[in-house]
Amino acid sequence: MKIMVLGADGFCGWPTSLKLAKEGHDVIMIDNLSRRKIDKQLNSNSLTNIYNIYDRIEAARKFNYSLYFINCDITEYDNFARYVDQHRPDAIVHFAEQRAAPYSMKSHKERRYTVENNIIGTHNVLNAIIDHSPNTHLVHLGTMGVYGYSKEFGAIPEGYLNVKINSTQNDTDILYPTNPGSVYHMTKSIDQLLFQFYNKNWDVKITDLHQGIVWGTQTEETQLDEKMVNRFDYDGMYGTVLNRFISQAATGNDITVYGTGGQKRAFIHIQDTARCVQLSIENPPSSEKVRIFNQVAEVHSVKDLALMMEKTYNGKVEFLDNPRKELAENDLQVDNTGLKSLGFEPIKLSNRLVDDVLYIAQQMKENLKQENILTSPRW
Ligand code: NAD
Ligand code: USQ
Repeated sequence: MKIMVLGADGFCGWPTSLKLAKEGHDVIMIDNLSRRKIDKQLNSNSLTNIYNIYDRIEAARKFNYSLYFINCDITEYDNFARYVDQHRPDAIVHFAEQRAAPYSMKSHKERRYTVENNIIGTHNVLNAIIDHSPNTHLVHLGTMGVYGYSKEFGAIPEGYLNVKINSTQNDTDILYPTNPGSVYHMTKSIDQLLFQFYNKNWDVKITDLHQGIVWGTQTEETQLDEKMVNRFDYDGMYGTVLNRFISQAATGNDITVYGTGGQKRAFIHIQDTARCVQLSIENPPSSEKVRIFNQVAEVHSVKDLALMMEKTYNGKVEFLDNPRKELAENDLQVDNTGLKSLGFEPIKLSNRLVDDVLYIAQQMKENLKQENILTSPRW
């Protein structure tokens, strides 16, 4: 298939592009390299030494991967739509959003940038599809955070909640009520409404993957050559919790639990991100309704992860005032039967996998800038 990957230079986009190319697909990679610019703006960095996109692709082509890169900002409609018209891909995978909750809560500048970048970008993708390539299947990376993180309505279903209307006593499926915890998560809630409308009105074929927190760094494909190494965020803005804990243990820094650590979250390994996107593309939905899958492998509390790191890897847990406005403790249960029915066999957290990440973090520990560990804004 011909697949366009938006945000293809990012943490999820790069390994997914490689995986799709390895499976024999032709991959057109689009990115405006904004994530690398934000690193400079924050004086932060990937813990791993990532190569520029051209060196990455040159290395990957040695393995006969069909990859082609276009530097394009998807918020610039005419330019972006021209590429969609030119290539008319079978599928577009949309990773190209500002994805850090703390960054999106820093100041009016980052709040507005996140809304403008994410909402205009997603809306442009939908318009380019209906104008130029109406049969293209859109696969979007959403987040578990659109649901909030509670068991108020029982186990979290895959996008739609079955309810009984009091006044009529009829059963119906409604879009699960959104409960975002940051401006970033709010943009994903708005994305959902855009998908519902474009699907209803123009029959756009859409899969929205509500993904949990991704951990790990390398995949089978990124480790083929050092120039293909994936990025690894550890700082207080972009580092996600488990990768932060691993890098903190690897460098002798305290493991930073926010609040009590009673926050439960859903997790998935980076190799599975790529695999689930592949499964979604190769098994497209009908255009009858937006297909929503929960892209998660397992649920853990932040405290359990921290204590595991302390016990197994000689870390030291520090409980800090939580900079975020979120439930101090929550229970969480998530349905992931959709992707499983397509053949997804989740990779679970294991010491072997943690060892792999820890090894990389130890190799790269000179790159860790300690002053970037506690940079989250308060909200
Ligand atoms: P990332 O920041 O590493 O990658 C995003 C990429 O998109 C970057 O390379 C960036 O330069 C590019 N980009 C952003 N705006 C763009 C624009 N306007 N035009 C072109 N390119 C643009 O983030 P990631 O961790 O790879 O996340 C990818 C997607 O997956 C995001 O939508 C995110 O919300 C979702 N997701 C990520 C996680 C996670 O734990 N990392 C979990 C759930 C969902
Ligand atoms: N946390 C700590 N210590 C830290 C960092 C985080 O205790 O040093 C806690 C946070 O308070 C929070 C939990 O860990 O309760 C998760 O934080 P996170 O930064 O790992 O995840 P989050 O901000 O939710 O965002 C990440 C990705 C985002 C994705 C989301 C999936 O950055 O793109 O959408 O995970 S989910 O969380 O399932 O909504």
